[in-house]
Amino acid sequence: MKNSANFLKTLVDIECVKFGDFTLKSGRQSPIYIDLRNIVSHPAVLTDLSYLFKDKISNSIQRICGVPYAALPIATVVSIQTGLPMIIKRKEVKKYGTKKIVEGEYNVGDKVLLIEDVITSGESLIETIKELESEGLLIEQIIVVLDREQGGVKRLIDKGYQVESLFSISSLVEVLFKERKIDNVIYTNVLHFIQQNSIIDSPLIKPKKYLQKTHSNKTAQRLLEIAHNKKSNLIASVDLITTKDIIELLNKIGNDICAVKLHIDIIIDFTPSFIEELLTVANRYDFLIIEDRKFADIGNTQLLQLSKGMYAISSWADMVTIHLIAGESALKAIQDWDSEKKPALIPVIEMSSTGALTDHDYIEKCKKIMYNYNNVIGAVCQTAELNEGFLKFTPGVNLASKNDDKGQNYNSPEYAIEQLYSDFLIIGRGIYSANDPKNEIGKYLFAVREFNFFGS
Ligand code: 6AU
Repeated sequence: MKNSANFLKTLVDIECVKFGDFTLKSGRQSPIYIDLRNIVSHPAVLTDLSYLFKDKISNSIQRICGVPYAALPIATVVSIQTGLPMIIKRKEVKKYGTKKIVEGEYNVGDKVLLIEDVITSGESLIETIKELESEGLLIEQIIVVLDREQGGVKRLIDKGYQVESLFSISSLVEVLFKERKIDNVIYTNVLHFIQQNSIIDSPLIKPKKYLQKTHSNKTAQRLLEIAHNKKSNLIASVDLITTKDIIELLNKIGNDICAVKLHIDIIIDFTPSFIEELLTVANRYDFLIIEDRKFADIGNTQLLQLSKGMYAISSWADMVTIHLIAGESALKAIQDWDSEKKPALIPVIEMSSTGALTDHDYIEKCKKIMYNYNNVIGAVCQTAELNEGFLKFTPGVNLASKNDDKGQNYNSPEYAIEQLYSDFLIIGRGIYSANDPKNEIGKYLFAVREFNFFGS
């Protein structure tokens, strides 16, 4: 049996996966094209695929069914490989004879493994599921060869089905890149494409607007309240390097933001008196303070970084950003920390930069651990979907630019709200580099208020 990396490399050789410039059905340009139908002409590849399925199939399965037509040959080889009997769901009902929709032998209540080649929105799987269920069959498990990461898997999981995929596009290109089958340019182009398009066609239900969101954490509640009162979900990322410039800017735009985000360690003339000034303006204009420190260490070090040193961050920051690379123990250490003042945590689970390593698996792992902690109020991310109540903070928002020359990628405020369902937009250079930041932030406010986020 070949391993998964060899299998994926073969998919490129037999042109089931192609890289280039393709126009999709939707009219969008894509750097990757996937069509697994060609696999039928390569019996050895089909056999390899059946091995990959074998380990994943749950013991309770009684029947195997492929979504017509592309998954039929796959279901067939899996059936032969496992000895589990197959049934076929017809695409069209026969107009004569038995008029059956499902061919083969089965009993009401049989537990079925449903197989699909590629999942996008999950629409064709849902069609097939409906018909099998109307025959009294139980969809016990769904296994997909390739997840296009456009919301289909999540949609089915939300409906209560057990779904897994052998590969995602991200894992596919990651392997191909590691195996030197594709170069860095193709790799980053595809990752960027997924990041930018992953939910465009997704028929997911929009999460509740944040006005209706509730979170038991007091800082989250306060942030929502300020955003509501000011009719602004804008967070200014004030990445300026002198205290004078920072305070001057905040005096101009303080009324228009619900929070400021700082990188305290880039300030060249920092003294503790700056914190007093900062807290005074924050109080004057009523906004919260996020220190974008992106902690990423073991628990003990993080507690020292949070509370000690010349910045003594925990004494003034309402919220801090944190990477979850060290795992759950780092969150637990902060939760268990016996301190009067503990900033709320915003994990960075998906980054806006080209080639970011925060792939689907990483995001899912982060989500799994962060939901257990009440001091985690949401996450910094782009396309990732968060559980109800968790706040989505999205950087990489700019009205005038699409990217910078250092890997940053931008979306418009409209895109961030309408397509990414962001609750809070983090804007840096779009505001502070403008000739007239007060006038510029007005444009962002106008854009977000168009969505009637804030009620009348
Ligand atoms: O609008 P910009 O590009 O001038 O600034 C964006 C700000 C910067 C980044 O450090 C930060 O947002 N950021 C983050 C955060 C907030 O964690 C994550 C990310 O993926 N991308 C990003 O730009 O201060």
